[in-house]
Amino acid sequence: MRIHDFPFAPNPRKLRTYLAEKGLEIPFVVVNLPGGEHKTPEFLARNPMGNLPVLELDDGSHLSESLAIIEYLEELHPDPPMIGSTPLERARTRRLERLAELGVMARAARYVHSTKSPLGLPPIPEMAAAMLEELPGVLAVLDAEIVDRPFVAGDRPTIADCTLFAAFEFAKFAELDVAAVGRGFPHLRRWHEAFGKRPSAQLQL
Ligand SMILES: N[C@@H](CCC(=O)N[C@@H](CS)C(=O)NCC(=O)O)C(=O)O
Repeated sequence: MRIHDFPFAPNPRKLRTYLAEKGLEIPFVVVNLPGGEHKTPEFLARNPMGNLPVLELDDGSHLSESLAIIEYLEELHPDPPMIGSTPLERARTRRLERLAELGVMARAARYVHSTKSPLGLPPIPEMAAAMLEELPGVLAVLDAEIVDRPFVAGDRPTIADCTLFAAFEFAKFAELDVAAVGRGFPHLRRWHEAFGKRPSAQLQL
């Protein structure tokens, strides 16, 4: 197996954080995202969506979509459990991961790309303003839920931490401190600072 990615992009970062928390070592092939390598015919043959990350399997086939890759690896390597140990725990973790991706990462990424896009996309001030308007709603929900938790879903790291951490880190490309959006979110700040000290949070290049 190997993983095609670009380590600074949020979905690849989510997967890298997951692998480090699991203690799984899979080699990386860095794709030049700013240089457009993900849109070449060679890369599109691996993933017709032209995005990262992509898991290349030993039989030469490919699997895209970061969450599908994580779920596949989680089934191959159930310990330590990063989604949960019971049906309800897994459902609760997946709910939080969805809030982190669809609620936070998608908006933070749109904010970055409409202000200081690392891919050179043109600024869209109205989009950036709309994202700043929308972010506090979901951040308030997450902030209230993690009030007495060390990790997003409870006492141990899960895929929800990996996604939320990747979102917070990507936002920094546009100098956006996600925990400081709107009125600010102290529990998310405490979580982000603590998670950022974990070995899995250090980007290995
Ligand atoms: N839903 C996909 C999103 C993948 C995605 O959009 N990846 C970004 C990097 S974070 C990318 O490759 N963007 C380049 C593009 O779409 O042109 C996933 O979770 O893997």
